[in-house]
This record gives sequence, structure tokens and C-alpha cells, in this order.
Amino acid sequence: MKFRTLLIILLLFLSGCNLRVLDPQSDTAGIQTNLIYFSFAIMVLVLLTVFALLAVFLNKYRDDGSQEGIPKQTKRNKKLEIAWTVIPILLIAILAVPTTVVTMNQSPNSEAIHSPEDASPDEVFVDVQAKRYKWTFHYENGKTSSDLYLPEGASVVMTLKSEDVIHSFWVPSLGGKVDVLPNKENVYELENVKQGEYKGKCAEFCGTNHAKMRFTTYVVPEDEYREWLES
Ligand SMILES: [Cu+2]
Repeated sequence: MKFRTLLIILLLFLSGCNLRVLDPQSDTAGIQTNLIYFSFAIMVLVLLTVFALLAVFLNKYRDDGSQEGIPKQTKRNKKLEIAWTVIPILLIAILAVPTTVVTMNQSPNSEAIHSPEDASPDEVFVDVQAKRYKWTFHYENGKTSSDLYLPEGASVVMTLKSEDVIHSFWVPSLGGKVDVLPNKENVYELENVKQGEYKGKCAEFCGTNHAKMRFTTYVVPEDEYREWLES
């Protein structure tokens, strides 16, 4: 009963966490989520295999009193040794290929990210400025805001920089964290954002009010976005 009460209280606290992970609302976050599930599936496969073998061995070799002393000891089993060397290498290779491809594609400053000169019509460019303890978003027409506004379906190219210490830009529903540095610009792209309201925060401890360094991302229909941008 005590445990259940504790669990309920804990869950109530968790319901206050409106930063949702593994709830992808952009193509970028979708790819990252699939990669996490894929790695998780491989881990579960390994875990189940190990536990199944453990159960089998516990059952097969348990001391049932029918044998006396220590059982006969054996050494070397080439087939087994090759198997438990090759299988992990294979698993790591299977995991490494998609991880490397996604990382290379989505890393800040990756070749895949466009510059305003060769932008396609669905690309939006936002300059993100971090300063203890506030975010400022600068849009192409010079407008600024402290919450992020984006048009639905857009691919958002963000140039991130900090005025003081290292911060980290994070809107879990739209994509993974990216560092915001004081002396280097990072460029990060969120592809095909879906309509909705998403919480974002600074994910790098930056001082006493770090926890308050939050913002909301509003992804609205294109015409609504234009109207907001011109207002
Ligand atoms: Cu910060």
C-alpha cells in the first residue's frame, strides 16, 4: 500500500513534465525516435537471449543431489568462442551503420543543411540567440520573439548562438538537443514540423535560473504564420 501511494505521487509529479520525448512531431525527431527504438530492440534481443540461457543453465546444471563433488571440468570450445566473439561484433556493426548515417545527416553544420541562398520554398530560417536565462528568436524579416513560431510543414534551419555561456536548445517533440555556444555558431535543421504546441528548454545547466529558461514552440498553419510574422 505504501509503495502504491509513493508510485502514485511520483506519477503525479511526472505528469507535470510536459516535455515529451519519443513523441516525434517532425521528420527529424521521427528518424531519431526510430533509431532509439531500433537500438532498444537489439538490446532487448540480447537481454532476452542472456536471460533465457541463464534460465536454461540454472535448470540444467542445478545441484539436484544426484552427483557428488565437483562436476567434470571442460576447457575450450572453438565453436562457442567464435560465436560469442562474432555475434557482438555483428550486432555493433548493425547498430553502427544507421547511427552513423543519421548522425552525419542531422549533426549541426552537416552538409545536408542548406544556406539561405539555396533554400527551397518550405525552408524557414531562424536565428536563435541564447542568453542567461532567455531565448530570443530572430526571423527573416527582422521580427523577434521569446517563443518560437513556425509554419506547419516547414523545414526549419536554425542558426544558434549564445551571448554568454554554453546553453543547449531542446524541443524534444521536434528533435534532439543541440549545443548553443558563445564563440561558435551551430546550424541545425528540423524537417517537416507538424502543427501543435511544443515545450522547449535549455538543456545545459547555465546558472541559477537555468530551470526557468523555457519557451514554447507554436507550429501553426502557413497563413496564420504569415499573419503573425507581419504583425
Ligand atoms: Cu541555458
